[in-house]
This record gives sequence, C-alpha cells and structure tokens, in this order.
Amino acid sequence: MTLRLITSCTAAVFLVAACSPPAPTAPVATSDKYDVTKMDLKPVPAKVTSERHTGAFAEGASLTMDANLKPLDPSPVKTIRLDTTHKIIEIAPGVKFSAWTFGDHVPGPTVRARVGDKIRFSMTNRSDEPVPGVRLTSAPMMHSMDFHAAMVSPQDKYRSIAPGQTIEFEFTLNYPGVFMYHCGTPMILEHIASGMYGALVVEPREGYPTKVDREYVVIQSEFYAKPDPGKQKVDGAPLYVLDAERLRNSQPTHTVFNGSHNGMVRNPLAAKAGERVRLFVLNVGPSKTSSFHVVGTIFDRVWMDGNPDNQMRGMQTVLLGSSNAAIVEFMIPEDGSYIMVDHHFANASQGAIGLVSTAAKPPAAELEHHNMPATSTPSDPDAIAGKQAFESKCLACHSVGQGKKLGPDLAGVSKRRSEAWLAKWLKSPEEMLKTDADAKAMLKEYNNLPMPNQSLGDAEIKQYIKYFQWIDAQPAGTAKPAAAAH
Ligand code: HEC
Ligand SMILES: [Cu+2]
Repeated sequence: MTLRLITSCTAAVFLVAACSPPAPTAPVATSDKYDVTKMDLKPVPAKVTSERHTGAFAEGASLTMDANLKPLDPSPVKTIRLDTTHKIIEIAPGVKFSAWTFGDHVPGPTVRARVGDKIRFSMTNRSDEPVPGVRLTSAPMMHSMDFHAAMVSPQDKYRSIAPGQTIEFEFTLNYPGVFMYHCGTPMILEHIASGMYGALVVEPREGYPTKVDREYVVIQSEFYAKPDPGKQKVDGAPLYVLDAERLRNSQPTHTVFNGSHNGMVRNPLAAKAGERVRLFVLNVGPSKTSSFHVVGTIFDRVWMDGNPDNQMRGMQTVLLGSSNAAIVEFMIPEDGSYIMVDHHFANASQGAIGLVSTAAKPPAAELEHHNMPATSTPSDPDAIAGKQAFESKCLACHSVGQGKKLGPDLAGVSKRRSEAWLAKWLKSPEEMLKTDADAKAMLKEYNNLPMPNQSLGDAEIKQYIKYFQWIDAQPAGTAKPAAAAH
C-alpha cells in the first residue's frame, strides 16, 4: 500500500512537479464506543477482611433469582452481595445433589446492569455454615469470584478467600453482553460443576435496539452426579455427590436449563401469540457446547455474546461454547408450546428442555413426541404405589414409551425381562452387572453407565414390577407416568 502510494506519487511528480505526503490511512476512530482510552481500566484494589456477612446470602436491587429477568435498575452503581454456600439442591425430581453456590442459588442470581455502570461487589465465603438436615455434604473450602464482564487483574480481584473471609471489589462495565460469572478456585472444573456460576447481563448504554414483550434468562449447565458412597440420605432420598470421574471424562448425568431437569417443562415461560420474546441464553458448560434451538419459531435476531453489534438474522439454532452466550429474539406466531432444546439431542434427553407457552399449563398430549408424559392410572394398589414411586425416583433417567434417556425406555420391560430378573435387577443392579449376561450387554449399550442402586426394599420392588406389568397390559402408548410435581 505504502509502496503503491509512493510509486504513484513519484509518477505524479513528473506530471505536476509537486506532491504532498500521503494522508494517514487509518484515522483514529474518535466515535468508537469501545474506545479503550474512555474505559475505566483502573479499578481500586480488592479488599479482603475477616468480617463475615450474616443474614441473606444474596442482596442487590439488580438481582433476579429466576428466569423472569427484572427490568434494569436505573442506579449507576450496582451494589451486590453474593455469598458462597454449600447446600443440597434438587437437580431432578428425587435427585438431591450436594452443591456449592453463589447467593444460595444454582445458578446464582442474574445481575442486570448497563454499560458505564459500576458493580460494587462483596462476597463472604460461608461454606462453613451447616446445611440443615445433613451431617456432612462437603468440607468448607476456599472460593473466589471471576466476572467475565470485568477487565481487572485476576490475581487481585479473583483471588480465593477462606471460609469466614469477605472480599470486596468494584469494576466498571465497559462492554455490553451476557457474561458468565463463576468461581475460579482450583479445581475450577469441580467448582463450576458443583453449581458456582451465574449470568451478568450488561445492556448497551443506549438500551437494546428492539422492543420486546417478554424477557427471560435461560442458563444451560451440566451436572455429574453419583449416589453418595457413604449412602447418606436427605429427607429419605439418596444424597448425590459430584462424580469426579464422569466430570473428567465430560460425561454428565444431567444437562439442564436453570439448574433443574425439565424444570421449565413443569413451569413453562409465559408468552402470548403475536408477542416478541427475548431470551438471554448462557451456556455455562463446564464442558459441553449447546446448540440452542426453539421448536416452532426462528430467531429473528441473534446477538452473539449478548452484544447487538454481533448481529445475525433468521437463525434456526445458535451454537454456544462453554461460557458463550447469546440474546435471541423471536415472535410467537400462534398459540402453542414452543420447545426450547439443546439440539444436541443427547443433551436434551438429559433434561435440557423447556417451554415458552401460551397456555399456563400446556396440555400434555401436544408434547408427546418431545418426551413429555401424559397421565393414566392403574387401579391395583401395588401398581399405584409403584407408579407414584416411579414418578418421583426413576423419571430422571427413564421414560415409558418416549425413548431412551440416561437409561432404557421401560415400555415393554415386563415382556423382555422375567419377573425374577427384574426383582434381582432392582435389588442389586451392581450384582447383576457382574453375573448376568443380559445385564452386561445392556450396560454396554448404555455407555457403561451403570444404574445406581436405588436402595429398594422387597415390597417396593414388587410395586415397581406390578406397575411395569400394568403398563405393558395397556394399549401401546397410553400408559405414561406423570412428571413429578414439585
Ligand atoms: C441415575 C439414573 C437412573 C435412575 C435414577 C434409575 N435408573 Fe434404571 N437404569 C439406568 C441405566 C443407565 C440403566 C441401563 C444401564 C445399566 O445399568 O446396565 C437402567 C436400567 C434399568 C432397568 C432395566 C431395563 C431393561 O431394559 O432391561 C430397569 C427395570 C430399571 N432401570 C428400573 C429403574 C427403576 C424402577 C428406577 C427407580 C427406582 C430406576 N431404574 C432409576 C439408570 C437409572
Ligand atoms: Cu468455589
């Protein structure tokens, strides 16, 4: 370029006998809204004290605890507190998992702010406070906070603090986006997989360029759960703990939206026909990507990482790596239940399914081909008891007539297995997997994922078998368990 300019200038000298120096080719863009010279890049040092917060674990007018994202709080300084706790959460009906949290929630509360706002953050490590009802979940430990929305020294702001300590720091939001926050204490993988993450939504300084009727947050994440080797129980149900081996091998047991297996199927997000919906979608991972899709509509706008400068139009699916996010906007064309899924269907079948619905309670029949059960009830008391127990303990991994989940579709199970085989299996799957050829073959088919022993008594086992027999006596496809209500 420079060479060409000089050449043509030299040529011009012969003709005109005068030549001014070439104009600078890249003028400084003074109007660039990402001009770093105008950003606040000098946050004050973090402060660590041994003063302990008490009372609420999460505080701040800019925080939202569920999918219904609150409107922007106009204050230019957002004071937020997110204390870390260890607690039991229910990641699927009956699956009580020993989690680590920000603000006592998984995912942690969503923070909403605007470019130019200051976040004034404080956090007490309260992992040493006892969890009601459980002797021991996991020992108190160091935790930290890493905000992807901040531009700060990680060694200063993101340092780990001990149980009982409090860290405070502040930073200014320089870029719009939907940003992840998470614990950054080693092993980071374990801290994220145990529940320590959330979203910080930063609106552009001038707001979003479109108007919408509904705004919701959808956070996808994986869980890697196994029954507690010490066989602890919570309210009579087995306690689940982090499965470190599955975690290392990226083999989640649950992949969910907003912390709960099929949670937004049980409680759909509301919208009306003709409305425009904006979803703030964050894929936490820690190790899987998400192919986020909504059945029945097309994303009119996709803003990658939540920044309207990164716009795509007319997208069917948006691919999100670990900690990537997007704002997606779409119309609800007509009455119906629009199904949010991770279109990596192996992930969807682990619970990454939700609904945006024009009906408060969508009629179950409409959803059949999407793994959503309808109801029908046996009359035999054992079979009834079996059905109820099945709905609360087994649906996380099994369907009846809706295909494989983590475990096999149990439609027809009483025909393909003898009563004695089922009784032995339910009593001790681990024993059967050692001795029985059919069980071994099944295990292979299910990626060597053994069914956890459900600690069932003989009476219960009889009830399950009675229920399976009742199902298989019904016309195909009519007997389905109801999703457990809770
Ligand atoms: C954490 C997931 C999980 C839970 C919870 C679970 N199962 Fe399973 N189940 C599996 C897996 C995986 C398999 C197949 C792989 C293996 O273990 O060989 C299986 C296999 C089975 C089979 C054999 C199916 C066949 O085709 O022969 C039966 C029966 C069964 N489970 C019943 C139950 C019942 C009843 C419950 C609830 C009390 C339950 N399961 C809870 C994961 C689970
Ligand atoms: Cu942590």
